[in-house]
Amino acid sequence: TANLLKVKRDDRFSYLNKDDISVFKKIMNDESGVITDADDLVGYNHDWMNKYHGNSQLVLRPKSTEQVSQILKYCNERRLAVVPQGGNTGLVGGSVPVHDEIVLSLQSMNKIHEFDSVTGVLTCDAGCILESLEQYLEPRGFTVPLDLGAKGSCQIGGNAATNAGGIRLLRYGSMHANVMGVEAVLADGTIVDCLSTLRKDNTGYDLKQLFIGSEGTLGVITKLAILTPAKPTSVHVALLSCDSFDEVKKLLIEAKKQLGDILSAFEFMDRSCIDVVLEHQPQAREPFDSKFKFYVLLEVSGFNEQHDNEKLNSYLEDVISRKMVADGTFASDSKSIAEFWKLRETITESLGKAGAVYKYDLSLPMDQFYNIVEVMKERLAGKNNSMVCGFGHVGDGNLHLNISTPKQKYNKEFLGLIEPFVYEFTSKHNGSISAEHGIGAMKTEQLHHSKTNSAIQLMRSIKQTMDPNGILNPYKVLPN
Ligand code: FAD
Ligand code: 2HG
Ligand code: ZN
Repeated sequence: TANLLKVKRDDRFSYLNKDDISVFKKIMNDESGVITDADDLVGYNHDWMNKYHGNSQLVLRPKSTEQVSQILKYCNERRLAVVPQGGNTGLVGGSVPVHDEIVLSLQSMNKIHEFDSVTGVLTCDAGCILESLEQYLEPRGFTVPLDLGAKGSCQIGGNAATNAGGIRLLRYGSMHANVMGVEAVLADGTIVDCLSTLRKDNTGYDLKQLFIGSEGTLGVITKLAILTPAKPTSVHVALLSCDSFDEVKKLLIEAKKQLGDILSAFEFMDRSCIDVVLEHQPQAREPFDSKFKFYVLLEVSGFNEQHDNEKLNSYLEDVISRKMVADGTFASDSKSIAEFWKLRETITESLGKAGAVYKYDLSLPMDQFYNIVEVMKERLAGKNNSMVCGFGHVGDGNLHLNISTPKQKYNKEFLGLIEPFVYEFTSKHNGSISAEHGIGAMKTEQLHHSKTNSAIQLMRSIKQTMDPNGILNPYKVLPN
C-alpha cells in the first residue's frame, strides 16, 4: 500500500552528488560511517514490516552531536532531505525514506553518560538500545520506565521521538512524563541543549516536549535524560480468560481498585491472537485446557513479596468467586512469567509471519473498544481470507486492531474496505487514530480525524519555525 499511495517527490530538494559524499566523508572522518554500497543500504531502505520502501543512496552514521550538527547544517544549505533512523522498528513507515532522503542513523551514538542513583536519572545517547539500558540499570536496582516487544532493537531516541507507550505506561506514564531532558539538533545544525536532569523546571516553554513524539520532523534527538524507577523485587503475572469483553472490563475496574499501586500491566488479547501465536511460535503452548474468547495478562510488581502475593491472591479469589473469569493461572518464577509475556509480545511478529497485516493503533472509549473489532469482522467476512484480531493495552484504552491476509502483498481494493471507515469510526467516537505508534508516512492524510484544522495549522507553523526548508523527515506526520 505504501508504494501504491506514494507522494510525489518534493522538488525543493536537491539530488545527492559525488561532491556531497566527499563533504560527508570529511565531516565523519571515518569511512565506516558513510554507507553507499547497494547491499548495505537495503536494510535502511525498508521498514520492520517490509511494507514501506525508500530509495536512499546514502546512510550516515555519526558518532557525535557535533557531527550530526555539521551534517544537518550542510544538508540544510544544500536542500538535501534527511530521515532520522533509530532501531527501525516503527510500525507506521516513519523511519525509512519515501524517496531518496539521506538516512541519518543513530546506531553509532550509543554511550551511557551518567547515572544518578539518588534521583534515578540516566543520561545517555539517543542510539542506546532499550534492552541495553535495562541491562545497565538492573544490577543497580533500577529499571527503564518503558517496555515493549521491540526492546532488543528499538533505541531510546526512537522511543522518545515516537513517544512510545508499551506495557508499562499504565504504571509509569509516557515518555512525555519520563524524559527529563533532551539534547537535539535542529535542521540548520543548531544544537539545542535542553538536557536537564531536573524533575522540576518551569523556566518558560517546555521545549523538550516538542521533540518527544514529533517523529524526527522537528529535530534529531542526540542525548536524553530519563527518570528511571527502582526495579521492583517482587513480580507476579496472572493469565485470565473470559467469555465476554464485558468481563475484561470488570476485571480492569477491580484490578485498579484492589491492586492499585502494584498493578504494572493490564493487557488483553482475543482468541485469534492466541491462534496466530500458536501457529507461528514453535515454543508457545495453549495456556488452558479449553479455548476462550478473551485473555487478560495482568502483572503486579512491588517490593514486598508477601504483601504483593496476598493482594494478587485476594483479587483472584474475588474475581473468580464473582464469576468474572472463565479460567486462570498465575506465575511467580521468572521463567513462567517470561513464557506468559511471550504469548502477548510475539503477536506482532507472528502476524508478520502470517501474511500482509493492516495495522490500526487506536484509542477508543471503553464502550466502543472491542466493538470496532466485531464491526470489522462483519464488514470483512468472506473477503480475501482475512482474519481480524484485537489486542493491546486495554488498561490505557489503547486497542491494536490488526487485519491479516494470507498473501504477502498489500491489496488496494481490500484496503478500501477498511479505510477510511476505521478512521471515521474512531473520530466519531472521539478516539485517536494513533494511540502510540505515531503518524509516520502511513497516516498523514488521516491526521484531521484526530486533530482540528487550527491544531494542524499550529503544527505547521511550529514545523516552519524549526525547519523552514522542510528537510527533516519530509512526507511524514503533516498532511502533504
Ligand atoms: P525508528 O523506527 O527508527 O523511528 C521511529 C520514528 O522516530 C521515525 O519517524 C524516525 O525518523 C524517528 N526517530 C528515530 N530516532 C530518532 C532520533 N534520535 N531523533 C529524531 N527522530 C528519531 N510501539 C509502542 O509505542 N508500544 C509498543 O508496545 C510497541 N511494540 C512493538 C513491538 C514490536 C515487535 C515492534 C516491531 C514495534 C513495536 N512498537 C511499539 C513500535 C516501535 O518499536 C516504537 O515506535 C519504537 O519507539 C521505535 O523506536 P526505533 O528506535 O525503532 O525508531
Ligand atoms: C504491541 O503492543 C505493539 O504489541 C504492536 O504496539 C502492536 O502489532 C501491533 O499492532
Ligand atoms: Zn502496543
